[in-house]
Parts: sequence; C-alpha cells; structure tokens
Amino acid sequence: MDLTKGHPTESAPVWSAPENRYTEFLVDSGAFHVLAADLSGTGRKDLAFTSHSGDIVRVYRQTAPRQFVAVDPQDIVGFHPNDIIVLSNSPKRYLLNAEGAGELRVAEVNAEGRFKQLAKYPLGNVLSSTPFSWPGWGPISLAVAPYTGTAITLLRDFNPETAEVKDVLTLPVGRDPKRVQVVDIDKDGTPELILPSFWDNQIWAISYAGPDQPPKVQVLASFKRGWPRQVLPLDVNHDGAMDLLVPMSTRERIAVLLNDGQGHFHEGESIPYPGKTGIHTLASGKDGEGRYLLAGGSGALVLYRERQNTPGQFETLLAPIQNWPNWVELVDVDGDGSLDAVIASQDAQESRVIYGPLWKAFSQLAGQPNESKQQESKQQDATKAAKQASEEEKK
Ligand SMILES: [Ca+2]
Ligand SMILES: [Ca+2]
Repeated sequence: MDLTKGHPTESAPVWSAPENRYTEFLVDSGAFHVLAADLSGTGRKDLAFTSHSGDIVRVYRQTAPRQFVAVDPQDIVGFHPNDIIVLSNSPKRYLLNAEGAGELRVAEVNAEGRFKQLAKYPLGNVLSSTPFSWPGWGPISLAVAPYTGTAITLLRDFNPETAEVKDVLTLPVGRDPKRVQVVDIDKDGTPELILPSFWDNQIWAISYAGPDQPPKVQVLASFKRGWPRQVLPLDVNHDGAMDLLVPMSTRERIAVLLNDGQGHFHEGESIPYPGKTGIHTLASGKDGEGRYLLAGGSGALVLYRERQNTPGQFETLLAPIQNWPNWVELVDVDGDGSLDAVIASQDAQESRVIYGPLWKAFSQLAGQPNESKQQESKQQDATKAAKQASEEEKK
C-alpha cells in the first residue's frame, strides 16, 4: 500500500484503496480542518473538510460503512475559513469559524449534507472556537483563538440559536495563542481552559474565579524553543491527573508536562518523533487495542501505540506521505469499534480516512508486515519447507 500517490480526481472525488483499507477525498486547494460527525442525521459519521485557501467546505456523506458520497463544495464559510465544530447536539448546531468574513456563523445541516446559516456573531480573525461550561456562565460559552494575535476571546453564555452572548472578555495570553482545550487540571470539578502560545513557546491556563469575577490567567510552562501549535490532555502516567502533551513544530519531540494532581506541572521524559522536523498536528485516542497518538508532520504520518507492559511508553510506525496534514483526528468513522485515522491534508488529494485496527493498517502503510501477518508467513514458510523436504524425500 502506498500513501504517496494521490488518487481522487474532479470526476471521481472519492477513491477507495483495495479492500476498502482507506478512503481518499478530494479537497480543492487542500484541507485545513476536518470535522467527523453525523452531519446528515443517519447515525453514521460524515466528514466536513474546510479549505482555508479554497474558501469552501466540502462534505462527504457516509451512506454505508466506508462508502461515501461527495457533496458539491459549499461557500457558506466565506473567504479563508478555519475550523468547523459541533456547537450543540439537540437540536444539532454547528459553528463555522469564518475568518475572512469576520464572523462566527451558526448553521444547521440537512439530510443532503448542505449547511444553512441560522445566525452570526461578528468577531474578527477567528481560528477555532472551543465550547465550555462554567458555573453561572450559561450552558455554553466559547473560547475563541485567533488565526494570529495576542488574545483569547471568551464569549459568555453563547446562544446556539441566535448567536447572542451575555458578555465578552478579551484575555491577553502571549504571542499567537492557538486552539483551546478544556481540561480539569486541578480536579476541582470546574474545567480550566488550556492553550499554547506559538511564538513565545508557553502553555497557559485560564481558570474560573467565580460567576462575576474575571478569570485567572497563568503560565503553566515555558519552553526555550519548539513553536507548539497544540496542547493535548492525556494522563500519560496513569495516576488519575491529566497531563499535557505539547507537540513541537520545530523539534523532533512531543514534550510531556506531568501534573502533580493540583494543576502544577513539571516536564517529564519527552516522546520522540521519528519523522523529519517537526509536528504539525497531533491527536490521541483509545480503543480495545489500547491508547494511540497520531502525529502529522512533513512527509509523514506517525502512529504511536502505548506499550502494554510499560505504560506511558510508545512504539511507532511511520507511513510516508507526499505533503503534510493540517489536522488529524482519531475517531471510529465506520462504526466497527476500532478507531480510524482522519486526515485533513494540505494536499488536495491526500485527505483520508485510514481504517482501524490502526496498528495493522499502519504496518501495511509503513511497509512492515504486522505481527499476525509475520506469524502467518512464518507458518507458511515452515509449511512450505516441510512440504519441500517431504517431496525431496519422495524423489
Ligand atoms: Ca498524570
Ligand atoms: Ca473504525
């Protein structure tokens, strides 16, 4: 299997590898982000790729496991769009970070996979919005990261029907803050908002201080270099306290910040990245086979699997690709219980879903026979040798 050839075309925008091991999707001008969610209301996961340079969202509807129908590109997202997220579940509402239009757009999706705008909130320079809930702040508030800038915007009590808000807070957090994660780092039941700032290599926490108090902003950790685009919560050492993974975009490592259980962090042993410098995007996930990380870098997808006998340690497989992913997710797309790798690629022909079991799938893509195949071929070799021996005896 070879991931370095792009297969989907204008006339056939969905391309499936032999035995449906992975599916490729055409996204003109390359994909910036992908949302894997039941957009069309069938119970199956569909995909919505946004193209920042192509000014479109492209939906692929999953009509049967691993079978997708392409919906025509939609311009609902305006000029230079960024992430699309699920805003609320009943009724299902989506939030489009329409950077060029200077708006957050609330939308619904019909059974054909077409977005329809319902409301909008004017806000410039939006990259990504993360829903969170704090006591007295209403059911949904949003933490909005800028495409470039120096502040996170908190929209208190965001109404998912009308896009009205109760209050707006602008919090300075370093140089170029990126996407926000919601993590209860001190285990007091109220989550903190965690994010990296890119140019000054810092990890920040925004903490709830009371219904009408300004939130507390603090630096959790500083690095000398690395330019982190993301921070990802994972209890690396299995002690019940959420640790933080910080993939570095100019280093060959994922930094590990270990939590003392009260929200104080110290740097642990980092996780090496076996590809060419550095990491564009990282996802984590867990299924029946264990815990995984998926890193997307220049010319490589790297799958990490936690070693069963040494928790917190990972083994890796590297699948070569032509370009680089802007976003990856680990989600069970086909509904078979195994996580699948969802990739939004800078390359128009390299956005994909690679179906689990992931270790087996990546063994094939990395050109390494997986364990069971190895055993199988050893057995075949042994059988062949035995047969030859007995045939030679007959002669
Ligand atoms: Ca921990
Ligand atoms: Ca699956």
